[in-house]
Amino acid sequence: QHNPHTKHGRTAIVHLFEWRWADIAAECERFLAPNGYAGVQISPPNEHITLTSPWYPWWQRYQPTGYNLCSRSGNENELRDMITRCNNVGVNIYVDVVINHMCGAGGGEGTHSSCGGWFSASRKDFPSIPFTNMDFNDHKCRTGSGDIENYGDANQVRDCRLVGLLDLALEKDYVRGKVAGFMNKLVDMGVAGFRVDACKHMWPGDLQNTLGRLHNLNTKWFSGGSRPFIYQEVIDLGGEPITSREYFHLGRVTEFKYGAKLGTIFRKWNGEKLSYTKSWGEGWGFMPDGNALVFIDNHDNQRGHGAGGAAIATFWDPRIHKMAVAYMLAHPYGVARVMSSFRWDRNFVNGKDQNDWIGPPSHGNGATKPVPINPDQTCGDGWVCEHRWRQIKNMATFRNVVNGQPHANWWDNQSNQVAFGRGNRGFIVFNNDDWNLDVTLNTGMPGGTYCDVVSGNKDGGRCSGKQIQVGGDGHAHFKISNQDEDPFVAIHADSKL
Ligand code: AAO
Repeated sequence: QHNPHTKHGRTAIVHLFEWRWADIAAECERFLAPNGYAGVQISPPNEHITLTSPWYPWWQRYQPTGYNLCSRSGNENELRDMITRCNNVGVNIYVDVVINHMCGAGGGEGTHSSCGGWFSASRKDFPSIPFTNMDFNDHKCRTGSGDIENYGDANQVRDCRLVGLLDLALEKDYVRGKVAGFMNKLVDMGVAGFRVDACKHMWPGDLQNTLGRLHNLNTKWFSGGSRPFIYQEVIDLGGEPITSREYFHLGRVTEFKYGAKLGTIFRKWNGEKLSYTKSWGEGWGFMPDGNALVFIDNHDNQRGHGAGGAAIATFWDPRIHKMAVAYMLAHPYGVARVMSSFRWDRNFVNGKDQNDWIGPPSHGNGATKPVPINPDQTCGDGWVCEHRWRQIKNMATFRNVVNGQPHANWWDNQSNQVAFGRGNRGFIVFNNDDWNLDVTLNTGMPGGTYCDVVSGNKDGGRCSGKQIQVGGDGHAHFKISNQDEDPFVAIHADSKL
């Protein structure tokens, strides 16, 4: 189902990667609702393996050991409280669900799991669900190692183990029932939908059957008959037999080309220019608008996992990151997701980060730290909180204000200076060239004085940043130095004085 069921004209989703449920609940109330964020993607809430070599890596949460709802982010009561409080302020919760597999085949045996439940990876025994060795695909897999060895062979991509993870037999009625039961518990608690992990590795028919068993959304917060929003993680950069298209009828699909291309463009690599984005979206060979879930970076490719490589624009390159996220939020294509990260000590050896495994800020015992809010509204203790950065937060508002308006009034200098509007509700100008921008453009907006929401805010009756004068004919003069901290300017209907 393709509709995110967002409320109050809100549009953007934020991935609060590895946040604790208690912190997400507070963030919904104190920040996300007041600033117009539509929803949160949460980390997997179910029981997962805990590992000490390496030390509590973030990716342990992609190794389920059961469907009880206690994880590194908190227990079931905390989860329920968070879902309730976020829903009560109109912020939707989308759950990252890992249903393709359980933990790694080498995950051992014991109670090293987030709820303390016993499991055995070697015997494929997960008694809390229960799944036993009959519920896995190994007999179907034809590779020597039992792992996926060649992405050119669709059968092994779906029937063998993704990086050694025990591959569930989602063709079995029993397994489908257990997975749907887990997801339905979350639906009944009030979540609005799911980010479904590793969909490339599941047969679309198996997914269709499983998703078809989901309940309608909880009518305490959603209108009767609402189906859960589904967005499927499929990495399709071309060149493999499995394509995003096979999943379109089930829900939206992650468009990985979006961030890979936009990162390349803002970095000006491979001769790319911002002016080439006049036809951004389907015109670039991306999937149909109504199917796309878009993002600049995600929790994998910001640290070299997944796909997209070094072009991906992350918080480590804040100037480029802010421009790329702003471009995404200003542009009408797709449902947009903003990444909210934690910092870690990167250590590149021969181009690979040796510390790509490091988990969220934590106490020595692997317990995740709370997110403290500094007096200036930024986050402390290693939480980056990109979604709170003024430029990004204000562009999330911009997206809401221009929602439903067409892409309009394009201008470019045939290089890296471009501008476009959204009907008569908003206008944005970028200067990613190595020289100044100084130009008069048709904004399509009603005359008046507008605050630039990139360099500042509209504070009461004045602008804390730049001020833009739009004439009665809709024209305005823009000057953007290539030395500016943020070389772009954005105005919208609600930033008018
Ligand atoms: C960990 C350890 C492993 C160990 C395993 C089991 O790191 O060494 O074997 O435990 O004990 C995350 C981490 C994994 C971690 C796992 C479980 O990233 O490192 O393994 O948790 O703890 C593929 C999948 C895609 C997946 C992605 C990472 O298709 O679904 O790999 N993403 C999701 C999650 C992710 C999570 C999992 C799935 C598992 O977002 O966080 O893993 O739950 C090609 C293919 C892609 C493929 C990539 C990477 O991409 O097309 O489908 O993604 O390779 O293998 C160019 C190409 C592009 C290509 C790319 C990379 O860009 O154009 O197509 O190069 O080669």
